[in-house]
Amino acid sequence: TVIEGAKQLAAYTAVDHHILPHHKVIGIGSGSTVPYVVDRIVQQGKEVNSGRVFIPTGFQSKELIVKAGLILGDVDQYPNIDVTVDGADEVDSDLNCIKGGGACHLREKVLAEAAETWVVVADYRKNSKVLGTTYKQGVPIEVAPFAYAKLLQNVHRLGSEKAVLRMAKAKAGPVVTDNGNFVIDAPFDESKYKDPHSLLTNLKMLTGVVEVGLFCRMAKAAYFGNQDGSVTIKR
Ligand code: DER
Repeated sequence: TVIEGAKQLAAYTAVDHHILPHHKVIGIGSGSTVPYVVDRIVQQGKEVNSGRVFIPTGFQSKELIVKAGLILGDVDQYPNIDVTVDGADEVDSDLNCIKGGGACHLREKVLAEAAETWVVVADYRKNSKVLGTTYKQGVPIEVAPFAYAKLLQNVHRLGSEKAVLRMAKAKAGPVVTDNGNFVIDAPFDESKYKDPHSLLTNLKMLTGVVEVGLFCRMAKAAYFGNQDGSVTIKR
């Protein structure tokens, strides 16, 4: 499909630009775009990849690395990462991202921060001027299960009346993250999204919040595959 082609194009271009022979420790994100990142890295050949270690951002990411026959490492052994490549749910004109559509954003943010270079890959639907333009589900917030009800009230008070606990589709009850936590999805109006760093700070301060799916001032570049086969690069 056009969207899958756009994801592949973004992923291939980003890998070609940012995963170079001297890069040895590589973070792999989560979602449906990063499989193309792994494909392109495998295409670089066994020789260069035999000297590398790949750090996952969750269960899906770990499976990707193992199934591709790449060497798996963890962030305890490799706390300093050369490059991490990840997807996003939306990216604004200042490279701020909403992430967490896949409920993996705690480990994703750890590996984004641990990386010398953090690069985002996405299809054209994620390329916005202001956050909240296309991704309407709200800011994903990983929360301690014990605190979720109180947090829902506090997030409502912060301006997200429609905030909800993310319920699972193939399981009765809420989504449970790789870290054993719940996720609250908190939509805000445009005025809040226009200053994502303040929104991040206010949300992060709430007791019981584990991590907020706003990645501000972290991305070095974002690659978007377009419907016409071109690539848009935001830096
Ligand atoms: O959860 C995340 O932040 C993932 O990176 C994810 O939302 C990206 O989604 P996609 O690559 O499947 O569009």
